[in-house]
Amino acid sequence: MKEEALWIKEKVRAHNKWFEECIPMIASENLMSPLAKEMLISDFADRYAEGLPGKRYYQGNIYVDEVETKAMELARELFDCSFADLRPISGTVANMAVLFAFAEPGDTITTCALAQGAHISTAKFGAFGFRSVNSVNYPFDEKSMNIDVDATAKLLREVKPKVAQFGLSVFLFPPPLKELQETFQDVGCTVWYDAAHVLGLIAGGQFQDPLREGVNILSSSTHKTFPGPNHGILLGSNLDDEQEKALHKAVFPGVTSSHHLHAMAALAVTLAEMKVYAKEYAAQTVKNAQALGQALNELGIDVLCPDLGFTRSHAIAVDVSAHGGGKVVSQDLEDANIICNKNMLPKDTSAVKPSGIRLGVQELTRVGMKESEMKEVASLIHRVVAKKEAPLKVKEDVKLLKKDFTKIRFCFNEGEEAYRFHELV
Ligand code: DSN
Repeated sequence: MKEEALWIKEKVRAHNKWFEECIPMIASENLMSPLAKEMLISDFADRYAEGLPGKRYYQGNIYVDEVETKAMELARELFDCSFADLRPISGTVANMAVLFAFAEPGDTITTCALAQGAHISTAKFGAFGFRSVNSVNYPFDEKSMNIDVDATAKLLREVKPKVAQFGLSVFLFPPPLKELQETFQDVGCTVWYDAAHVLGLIAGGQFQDPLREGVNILSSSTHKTFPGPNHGILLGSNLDDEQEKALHKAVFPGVTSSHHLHAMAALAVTLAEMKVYAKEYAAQTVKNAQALGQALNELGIDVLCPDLGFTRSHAIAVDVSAHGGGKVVSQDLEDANIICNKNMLPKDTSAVKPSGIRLGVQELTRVGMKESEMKEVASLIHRVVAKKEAPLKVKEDVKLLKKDFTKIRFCFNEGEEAYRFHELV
């Protein structure tokens, strides 16, 4: 029924309007540029392409091939690496491709634990478990929110993993890859880095440079600090021909048939934009995250790792156990139009009632907020979380602050409305 379709359209429009008036702080989200968004409603969205450019199973891919070839070039150039595959349709699908290419059931992979901030695909009930690999967790230092380098070197020598995997969803500090490089070589393991949260920072020369710190294969989504479409990517260096072939084969026909051509084109546009803007965007993002940590800390909120400057990424982790816990606090914040998620902290055993929240500033940076706005955001959060002011009252001040930050930055169409509803019908 047309009414039902129009009802859906109205709900989506209402969502756009709501987010325009929100302070979105989910660390795994961002806003695409208008030019990238345009790609999503192109005819690419309706087509199929199996295989690699020039070797497709279907006809009709003349322009798709040109765009994907260019996208691969742009990716290799931006990340200064020799291998790129832009067909995984998400970060988790990219991770599945790495598992298919580099691990057999029963092989050992070392990784972090969920409570230490790892992604669900590394869990026993996630992609790692479904590939039946034997996952062994790194020793983790809760104080520095990072793996313990000496104990990890010892563990790697003991368990001799086929693959050593790094990367987190609460990714505050770079893992000590350089310090472990010699151990990786002695053990002979493949080094895999899930860069989903920090891909845009890496593109901009912040956080760390994994592909020059011993990493062989980097998997990622492309819509967190890297402000592209919901999609995935694989990048590699120091891979031999067999490994490259294995990865391409794992993507197709391993874990995809056709990929999402419109998203691939949007990713290509974002890669071109990030060649120009990544440096400035990444630097401001990290400055904003540190400023937010500092401001909340000064207001008496328990932000993790104060002695380390709170973070070197886009995100901070906050212990809100004194204020009702992550579940209650994240709901109260949503009622005030501040959108974040509850999150496990290393001390937690329950993922549904964790003591923390995670706050990311990459979207606020994308719409032009700087350090002074971080102080205002901290004050709004403090009023809800610690002063327990009525969220609906704080919401009015959230809307007031956001009113001046609805335009997109760090892209070719700077100044266009960021939350625009693209109306076709
Ligand atoms: N679960 C997502 C996150 O929020 O970090 C990543 O896939």
